[in-house]
Amino acid sequence: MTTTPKEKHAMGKGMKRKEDPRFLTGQGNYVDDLVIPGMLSMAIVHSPYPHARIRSIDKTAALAVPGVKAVITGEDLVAASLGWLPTFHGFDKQMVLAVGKALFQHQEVAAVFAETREAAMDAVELVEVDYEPLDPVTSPFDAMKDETILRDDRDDKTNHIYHWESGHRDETDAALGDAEVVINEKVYSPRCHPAPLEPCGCVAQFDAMGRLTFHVTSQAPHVYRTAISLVTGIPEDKIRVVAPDIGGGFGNKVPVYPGYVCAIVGALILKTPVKWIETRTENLTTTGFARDYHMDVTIGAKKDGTVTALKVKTVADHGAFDAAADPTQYPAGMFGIVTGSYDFPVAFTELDAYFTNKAPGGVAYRCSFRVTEASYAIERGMDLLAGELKMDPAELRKKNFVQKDEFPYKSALGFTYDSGDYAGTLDHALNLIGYDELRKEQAEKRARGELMGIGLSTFTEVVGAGPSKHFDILGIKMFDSAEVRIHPTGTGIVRAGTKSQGQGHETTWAQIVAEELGLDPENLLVEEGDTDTAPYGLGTYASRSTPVAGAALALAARRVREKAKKVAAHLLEAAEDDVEWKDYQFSIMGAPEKSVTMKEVAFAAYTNPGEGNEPGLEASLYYDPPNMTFPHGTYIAVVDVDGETGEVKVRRFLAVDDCGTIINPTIVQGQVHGGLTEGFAISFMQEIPYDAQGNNMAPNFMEYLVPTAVESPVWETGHTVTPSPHHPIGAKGVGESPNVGSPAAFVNAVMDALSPLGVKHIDMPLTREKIWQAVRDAQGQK
Ligand code: MCN
Ligand code: CUN
Repeated sequence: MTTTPKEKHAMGKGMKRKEDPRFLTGQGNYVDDLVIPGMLSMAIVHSPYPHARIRSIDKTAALAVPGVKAVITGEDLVAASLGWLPTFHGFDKQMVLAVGKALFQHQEVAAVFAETREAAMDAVELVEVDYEPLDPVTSPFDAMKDETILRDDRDDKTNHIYHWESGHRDETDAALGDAEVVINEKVYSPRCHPAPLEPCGCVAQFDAMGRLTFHVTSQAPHVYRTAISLVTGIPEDKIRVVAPDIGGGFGNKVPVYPGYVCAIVGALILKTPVKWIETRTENLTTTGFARDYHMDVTIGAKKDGTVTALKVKTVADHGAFDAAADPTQYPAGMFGIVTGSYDFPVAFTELDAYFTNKAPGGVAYRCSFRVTEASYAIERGMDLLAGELKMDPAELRKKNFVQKDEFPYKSALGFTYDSGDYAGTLDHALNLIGYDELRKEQAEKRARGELMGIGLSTFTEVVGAGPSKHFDILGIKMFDSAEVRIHPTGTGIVRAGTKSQGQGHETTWAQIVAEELGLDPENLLVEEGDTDTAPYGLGTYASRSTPVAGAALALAARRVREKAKKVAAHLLEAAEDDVEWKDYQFSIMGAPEKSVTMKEVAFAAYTNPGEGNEPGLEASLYYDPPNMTFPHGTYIAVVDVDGETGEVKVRRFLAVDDCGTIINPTIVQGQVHGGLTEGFAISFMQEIPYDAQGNNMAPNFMEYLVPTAVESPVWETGHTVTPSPHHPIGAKGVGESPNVGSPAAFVNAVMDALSPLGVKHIDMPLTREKIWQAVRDAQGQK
């Protein structure tokens, strides 16, 4: 028997996504597709005020609407001890429904349950809430004065949530004092929102035995199960969380939201299944936003460009509750990666977070736990330094890169970078895009007064949370898990503790296992998202799936191979020690003609395992990574700016990513295309601004813009491969790199274009209006 070529080399093949026929033909299975007879619909009453005392709530008119079954308020939940939700890193808790005071515009105030969605929506209008409006605090710089204390429930009587710092303050200040050149700039990473295609939603159902089945748009179903058990007191065995197909998450579907608790409470008290699906406005105004970091960046350097010190001071706006879904010990996520790809001898970073009357959240939107902010800060900083020194930004970067032979590299802020080849990747990108030619063209255009810009970003990512000694959520260590079960005919089922929201795990997880076992990836069914069947895992976010679950999958498959080897020895009538796994089959050492395939071994495992061998062929494994993985890349944007109108045309954009061993190049390219489109959106059009009265100014897609194929540039991609030395297959994450790396490239390009006018920095989003204004200001016009 021979294996077909298809079964070999599953790794590195651009096989088509196994899940796509389902999605492309409209046969996906989303939460809203679930319809249970008799199911009720829930709708939420939101506060129109950003800050207001709630004097009373009158349910009478709402309850009179035909079909309405119940209205619950914050007081009702408090009476049932369900008034508050724990937040993931444990610094704070969040009101499920507002009690006493509403703290942000659109905050959840009451939940209505009705026979139809329409009736529920009608009743929402009739819940009479008597508000006493209070002055809102909409900026963290106002909040820090503590003139108005927003949170009555806290004992500390301050709007300051926490201070976090890393590195050496005194040494950094001293080095900056001694530096020959110092640049300083305030850069703001604006509040934006992941805005997945499918908003959040759930269906809660209790069976006759009191067991809860909870279908929900969750990136981390097991964490939800544990959190629901902790909040409600329902024993964990009586809870099944199912995350079916998800229409995009981007971090928005990591936190547990008030609506989920309300739906569960409704299903429990009304003894009827309850569905709740957010509207677009609810999604944009109440669920996990991203960024809102005000960063003050200082870099010290020698005249020749060698960097000597980095200092970054951040003021973070967390909104009304500190609901940022960070690992417990990392209140500012992985912001410590802010030294980037550069060998800073000393560095110091500190951050203070504040409550304001804005929606809660803070970690979402392809961020790798605040790496987007960090990467933007350092990559903007390096360009400002290049401008100050009148050096080419590529040269400046090269001069300061951590060198290929310096890995593992301990950064000044404490991370141990596992591997990288920064100069190699930069050179590759410069060649691919024709950098020297572009600079020549730019010089010619400048001579004619045209505004052309070239922007670089040579970022370093940190993904794969994480090693149990440092990483946990609600105390649960951030391992991940895999289960591999091979059927008698050599097909199988593969399960993991992660949950794809569009990343293609049904394909790539099969490829990893297929590669280890010499089986056909088309015949390895991948299952995720059902806590009754999947092994416990911490879910999919921060590009952790490949670094953590991907490793668990490879090692679980190797465990299967070890078991299979015993059966192979029996079939080959050889001692186990004389059998080796080579060229995707078992053979006798020195006699490769005597061999058996995994398919043959699988059949034997169930029919003829051999004396003393355990029948069946499966294994499960929990993987605690020894370190994070450190993907990196060089991104280059080329733009033309029209000074008359402020219009930017992104003429070219090249992304060269290094995510170690590539499992599926087509999927990686798709991930990069999607992430770049989001990075483009953040750079040029997306922001959730609040006015001085605390009104959310982008509560729908008329104001909050999502780029279509028409606006999006054509993406060029390339890659280099520097495998992670500690990952079983050398793979690093990639899903978040394009969003982490691209905003700085876009902004650097536009600032490069505007540099002849003396414009140094404009905060994102770089709208036409802002650019037009900056050009006019620079030209001294009114
Ligand atoms: N991959 C690969 N080879 C590598 C690295 C990754 O083939 N060396 C593949 C993986 O096997 C996986 C995909 O690329 O199929 C992304 O892998 P990874 O970087 O490990 O990221 P995760 O699977 O953990 O996905 C999370 C990441 C995050 S945090 C956000 S936010 C984001 C992103 O993925 N959200 C997405 N990409 C998204 N893509 C879609 N379609 N929808 C989302 O919500
Ligand atoms: Cu920060 S967005 Mo992704 O980690 O799910």
